[in-house]
Parts: sequence; C-alpha cells; structure tokens
Amino acid sequence: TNPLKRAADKVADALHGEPAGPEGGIPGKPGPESPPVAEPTRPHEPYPPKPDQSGPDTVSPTGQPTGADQARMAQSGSYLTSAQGTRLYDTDHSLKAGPRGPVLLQDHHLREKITHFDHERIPERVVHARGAGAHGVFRSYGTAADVTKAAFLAEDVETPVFVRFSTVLGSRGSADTVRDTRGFATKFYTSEGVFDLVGNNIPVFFIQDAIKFPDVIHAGKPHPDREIPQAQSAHDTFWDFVTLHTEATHHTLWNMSDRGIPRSFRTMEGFGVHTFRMVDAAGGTTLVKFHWKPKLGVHSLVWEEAQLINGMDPDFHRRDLADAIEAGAYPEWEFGIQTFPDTPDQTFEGIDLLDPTNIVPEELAPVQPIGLLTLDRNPSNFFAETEQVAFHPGHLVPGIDITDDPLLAGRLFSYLDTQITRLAGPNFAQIPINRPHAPVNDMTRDGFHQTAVHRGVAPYRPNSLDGGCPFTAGADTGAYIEAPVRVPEATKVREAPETFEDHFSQPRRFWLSMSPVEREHIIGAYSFELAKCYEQAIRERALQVLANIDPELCAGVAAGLGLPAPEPTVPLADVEPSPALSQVGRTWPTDGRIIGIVTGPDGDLDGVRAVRQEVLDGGMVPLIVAPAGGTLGAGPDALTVQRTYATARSVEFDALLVAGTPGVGADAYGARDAKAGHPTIQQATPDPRVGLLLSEAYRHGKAIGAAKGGEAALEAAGIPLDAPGVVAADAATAVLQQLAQLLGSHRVWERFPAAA
Ligand code: HDE
Repeated sequence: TNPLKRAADKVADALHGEPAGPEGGIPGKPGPESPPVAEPTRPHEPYPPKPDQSGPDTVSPTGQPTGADQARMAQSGSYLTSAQGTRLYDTDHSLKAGPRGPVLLQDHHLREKITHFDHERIPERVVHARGAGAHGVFRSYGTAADVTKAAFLAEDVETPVFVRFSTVLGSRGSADTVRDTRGFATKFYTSEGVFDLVGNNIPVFFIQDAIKFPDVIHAGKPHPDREIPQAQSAHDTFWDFVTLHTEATHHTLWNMSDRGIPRSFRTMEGFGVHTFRMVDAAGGTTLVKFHWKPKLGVHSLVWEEAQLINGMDPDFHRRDLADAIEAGAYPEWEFGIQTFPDTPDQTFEGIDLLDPTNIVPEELAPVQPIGLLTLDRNPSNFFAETEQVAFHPGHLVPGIDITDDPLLAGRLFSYLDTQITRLAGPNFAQIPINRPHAPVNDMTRDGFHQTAVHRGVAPYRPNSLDGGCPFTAGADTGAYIEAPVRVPEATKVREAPETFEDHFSQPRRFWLSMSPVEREHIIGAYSFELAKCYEQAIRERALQVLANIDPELCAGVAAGLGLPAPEPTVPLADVEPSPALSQVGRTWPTDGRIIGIVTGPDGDLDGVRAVRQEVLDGGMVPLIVAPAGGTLGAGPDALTVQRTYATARSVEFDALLVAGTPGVGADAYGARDAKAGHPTIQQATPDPRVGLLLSEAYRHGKAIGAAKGGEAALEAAGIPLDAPGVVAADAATAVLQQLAQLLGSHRVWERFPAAA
C-alpha cells in the first residue's frame, strides 16, 4: 500500500491508541494485507443542525408535515459516503488499471465528485453580489401597535431574523471598502410569514422609475469592453448617466459623502427608502418610512483609509462583522418609523412621498423607535445561508402594505424573477435559509429542485377530493388583505408627475446640513471620481449639476479639476438644513473600537498589561503591536503580540497608544538592504514602520497617545505633542482615559484642514 497512507495510519494509531474506529474497525482497502484505515480524528456523530438549517418539512395540501426527516439529508454519520450514501474506502485515487495504468470510466465516485464540483458555482447576484450575513433576533417594543396590526410588531414579540449587508456594484470577490451604496436586507421570520425589508444604507435612490434600473446599473458596472473598473463609480459611464439623469443627483451626493465609505456594517444606518403603508387592526392606514439606527453610531472611513484597506484587507467589513459577533459584541440597531397621514396626495410638508429621491427630514417627522435588532450568530455556511438567501420587497405580512412608488412597483417584479435564474428554479423558498417559520400550505407544485413530497391529489380549490383543503383565511384569521386604496381614474401615460421634477432642493438640503469637514470630504470625493473620467464633457456637465446644488461645492470641485465653475441654471432652493444628517458633532459609545498598543521588548510592559485590561474592561479591543511575533516579557504575565510591525497598518486601529520605546523590528529595512547588497541604511529609531503607523493615524484624524517615553516615537513621526487629539502622560492607563473620550467623537475632526 501507499507509504504516505501507511505513515498517516501510524500517526492516527498513535493518536487514538488503537488501530480501529468504532464498531470494531473501519474497513480498509480490500485485500488480506491491507491495514485498517484510521480516521485522522475519531469519528463522532454530527452536530445537530441549527433550527433554521434543518431541511424544510414537506407539507401536504392539508397542512400535515409529511414526515421527511430532513436531518438525514444533510451531513450525518461517521463515514465518508457517495451522494447516494454508499460508504467509500478511498477518495484520493481514481480507479485505474494498475497504479500506472489508465483511469477507468467506470469510476462512479470520480465522476460524481468532479461533476458536482463543476457545478458548485451559481450565478452571483446581478447587483449586491458581494455580501455578508448574520442571524439575530428582533424584539419589538409594541410602540407601532397603534398603526399596524403586524403580529411581530406587537409588544415584546421576538422574531428570528437573517440580515445580509452588501455593496452594490462589485463582483462577489470584490473589496469591501469601495465607495458605493450598501445593501441592508433583513428577513424577519414572523409568525405570519416572512417579511423582508430590503433596504440600503442611503435613504434615496438614483432613479424614480424602475424601468431605468437596467440603465443605471449598466452605467455603474465596469465598462463592457475591458471590464474595468471593478466595484466603483469613478468612471465615465457612471458619471455620464448621473449627469444626464439629474434625478440621480441626491443619491450621488450621498455616495460622495462619508456615507459611501462606512467604517463598519455595524456603524451604518439602514433605510427602507420607499414610503410604505401600515394598516391597523381597524383598517386605518398610515404612510411610513423605515429606519435602522445603529447603537454604535454612524461612522465612516476617510477615503485614503478606505483605499489602503482594499489592499490590506479586502474583507474588512465582512471580518469586522463576524469577529464582533464571535467576540460577543453583538451589533444592535433600533428599528424606527417616520409616520405620515395617508392623504390622497401622499405628500408631507410639500415633500412627495412617492418620489424615492426624497427624504423627509427627521426634524419634520421624528423617527419613532419600534424595536431592537441584535445580530448574535454568524452563519455556519456562507453558501447555504448568505449566498442562497433570497429577499423580496413583496414578502409582506398583514399590517404592512405598499404604496404606488413606481420604483417599488418594478422591484416587486424583479426580485422573484432574478431568484428563478440565480437559484435555478421556482422552489427557492424551500432552501433552509428562505424557509418561512410559519406553516406553508400553498398549491404550487413540482418544478426544478422540488424537495417537498406533497400529498393529496387536489392542488386546486375549491376541491371535493382533499376534504376541501386548504381553506382561505379572512381578516380575523390572519389573511393578508391588500389595503383597499382608491386608485384615481386616469389616462394611461408614460409620464412622471410634475413633483418628480425637483432634482436639486433635496441635495441642497443635504449639502447645507454637512459640517465643514464633511463638505471637504464631499468635494474631495467628487474631485477624485471626476478626475478619473476621461471625457471632459462629462466633467463639465457634472460641474453644472453641482452649481445647481451649491456654489461652494461647485467651486471646490472645479478647483480640484482645474476647470472654471459654471453659474447655476436653476434658482438655488431655499431649504433649511437637517442637522440629523451630519455624522459630526455627536458622541457615541466606544464599544468594540480597536486600540493599537505599540510597544517592544524594552517598552513599558507593566503599563501595557494594565492598559490592555482597561481597554477590555471598557468594552474595546486591545491589539498589541511589537517588532516581532511571539510574546513580550516572561512567565504567566507574558503578553501575546497580536500584530508585528510587518503586519500592522494604521487602518485597522481606531486609536493608537505608544507605550515606552517601541524598538526596531527584526526584519527592519536595514537588514533587507544589507542582504540585497545595498549599503545598509542607518536604521531610524524607532522603526520607520511605527512612523508610518503614527503618521497615517494622525492624518486620518485618529486619537494618538504616548506613555513612558512613547513621545519620542511621535516626535520622530513629526507629530506635535500639543496637536489636537494627541495625549501624553506617564501612566498608560491615564492616556487611555483621554483616548477613550476622544474616540466618543469617532475622529479628531479638528485635524482636518476645513476645521483648522
Ligand atoms: Fe434591489 N435588486 N433593485 N434595490 N436590492 C436586487 O435581487 C432592483 C433597489 C437591494 O442581500 C436583486 O436578489 C430593481 C432599491 C438590496 O440579497 C434584483 C430596483 C433598494 C439587494 C434587484 C432596485 C434595493 C438588492 C439582485 C429598481 C433599497 C440585495 C439580486 C426598481 C431600498 C439583497 C436579488 C440581498 C438586490 C432589483 C432598487 C436594495 C436584481 C429592479 C431602491 C439590499 O432583483
């Protein structure tokens, strides 16, 4: 037999202390001389499936489960088997005519294994392909009970949820921190069926009518000839579209603001975008807009950080979400609604509620909290859960209805349609992650990937053969009954209402609501993106759009592009700012923020030990950065190094603390230069990589502290000790206190030129 195999068996025997597995020995290869094959680990029963991972119970037309024990269908048992459940003795060698002979076509295991592999990939989503998901629970406060009869919004109801966050434009393997809108899609498995809130982190959309969706997406996606650029809007076709369709101005402005580069999924707001209609128990209706408010506050990256992260750690957001949940720092959002009277004109304070390019400022209609979302469990299989989850804005429950927003109407068609291709047939609701937790008793049958075994003979109604079942429900037995809204008598037209023609007053409100630093970032973003366009005409048209929002914005971007700033072609809208739109000027909890503690073997190890504990006690995450890996100090108090100077980069820390003298890394540049035969450069003390760490953190407005001589490292990096957000003290713990306070404002905003 194969010597490698024999060696592996020996190791396994030594590990297990016996050559055989349970049941008196695992069958080895046939033949008298073949030894029993030991498993590298002892076979054990599979872990029980999580409730929402077990296969769907099949349901008969009379609502009786047909008893298919779906746990049998997932991985179970101790032995490797074929897809048909036949135990296998070898999965590493094709069946051959002799060890050096040709492979035999009769090898079913080979064909089955390769064939399945060949079909492992399914089409990625046409938009929102890159995503990350998590399970959680939604607890309702009951505060919406007077406007909706939805059972999951009654007082103190807990509903399991699955949330998927995503970018819009990039492919499934694209980077996380690109400038883009983020999807924020929530599946509520309510007792009355699934409710999907398929929202975004930006409350408005590029277009007002779904018929333009293929156009805006074609424009945003990579150019069709070379398929570049990936996952970004900084290219001609995007800017061509959004400057020719000025209804896109508001959404584009949000994308160019800090909202386009969130710090984390955990620090994003979410919005239902469209206006929905809630229905109460008496049939009364109220128009609503949905909001998710993150408990950790709304925070963003700065553009240079986002770009660095895309190289350093393209999975930054995905990792952040999974790590936080694994560490028990469960992200939370408060669910809220803005409510508006359901008047025939469906406007509020002059704002057309059917136009998805509009927001209603929170100052005019406060967001009323109605429940709390907590994400507390990572998926155990990305494909089964995050990839196969299928959202649909038409998955509604009694008490929540739609409005005539023409963008929403198109979405109600699109999502079901796209799942049929993406999930290969109409039975995707039977995939475990999509399975409602309420009983299902529909009359659909057959189709690709049907896994239910339906009983009965009469999937139609009324019938006299299956006892008349299933029965239809009424208002008092929980039926979904569309709100009987009057449709005005009208003539068929391909037209939008006149109110949809105001494309600049809402963007102007957003711009006026921004702080100076946020405005500076917006000007920087437009200047970057437009400078990436090749067509001069597109840049000029973009400047014209900006002139219609605000002269300061237009002049700033024009200066960045080296072009003259045009005059507005419409009167500037007279609007009040909405302070709630700004991310600056508030303080937030610091839970889960990451503090880099930069030190070295000669650093202030006692101080590091104490400060590390205080960071943990404060609900934040300490990461020790030292010249080389391993531990610092000796004995039980030794400190584990989590990042070396080679692996640490400023972008993964929210604040930095230099404790003592950091020291020079083992593979610092000098050694490399010497090896390469170059004259050895004089090694700077401290290590130049510490200098880079500090200067980037400084430039990105992060709080920086120094304890017990750490000041020298700051000075070497050119950071003035009296600069805003720089703190120094002898005791590391005293420094931390001030750093934590600074972190409450997320960044040291005074460091940005606009605030200087
Ligand atoms: Fe989507 N959108 N969308 N969208 N959308 C999809 O459905 C579509 C829009 C949003 O994590 C697709 O299952 C049309 C607005 C999210 O799985 C597709 C229009 C908002 C996700 C589709 C819109 C969204 C999608 C692609 C214009 C915010 C990811 C794959 C009328 C309110 C869901 C899929 C997930 C995904 C169509 C506009 C949010 C093609 C036609 C507005 C979060 O069906």
